[in-house]
Amino acid sequence: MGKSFIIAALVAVTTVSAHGNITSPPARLGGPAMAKACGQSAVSAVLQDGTIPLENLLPAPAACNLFLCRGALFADNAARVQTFALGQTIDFTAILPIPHEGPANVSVVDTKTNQVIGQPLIVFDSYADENLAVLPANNTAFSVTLPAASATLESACSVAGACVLQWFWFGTAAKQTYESCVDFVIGSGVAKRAAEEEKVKRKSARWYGN
Ligand SMILES: [Cu+2]
Repeated sequence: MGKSFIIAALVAVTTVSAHGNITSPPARLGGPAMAKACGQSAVSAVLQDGTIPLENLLPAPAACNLFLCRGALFADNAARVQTFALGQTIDFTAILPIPHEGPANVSVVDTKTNQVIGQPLIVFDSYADENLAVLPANNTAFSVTLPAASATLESACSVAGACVLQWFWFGTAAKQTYESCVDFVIGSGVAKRAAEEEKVKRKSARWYGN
């Protein structure tokens, strides 16, 4: 990682001038792989202001898919992959320096197909309404809970890079689209369930003496 990239990433954290994005869990940032696909100017723009809408990066080269994670790629974010268990509740923090009323949601997205897996985990019919004196607290601090049992998630999201939790927000009047992606794998859920099954087995062995 070059020095200039590190400096640019620090700048992205400290100077936030517009719109909105997810700050926790750690969301995908731009980097060399995105620069290859989307151009260095797009990466410079998102590193300078992590809250800009994808429309600011249009037009994009054919290799650049802004409509998934605003063009940010797993290859630049392998160190940010989270491990979540099925049934886990995940706390999100968003910043909304410039709100724009519109729908928002968080979904598990298959990064190969850019398709949502299952139902959205949270849906806001009206989000970031700039006409409100104060935004509802859950616009910037909310939680989502993964399904307690899902063979689909377990198999689709077992490898880093395959799945993201994508925060999506569209400012209706502003006509601006925002996307932040959290890379994750379904991990400890498998181990946790195996341990629980073992416990149940041991308990029943005590009851039935077998
Ligand atoms: Cu905006």
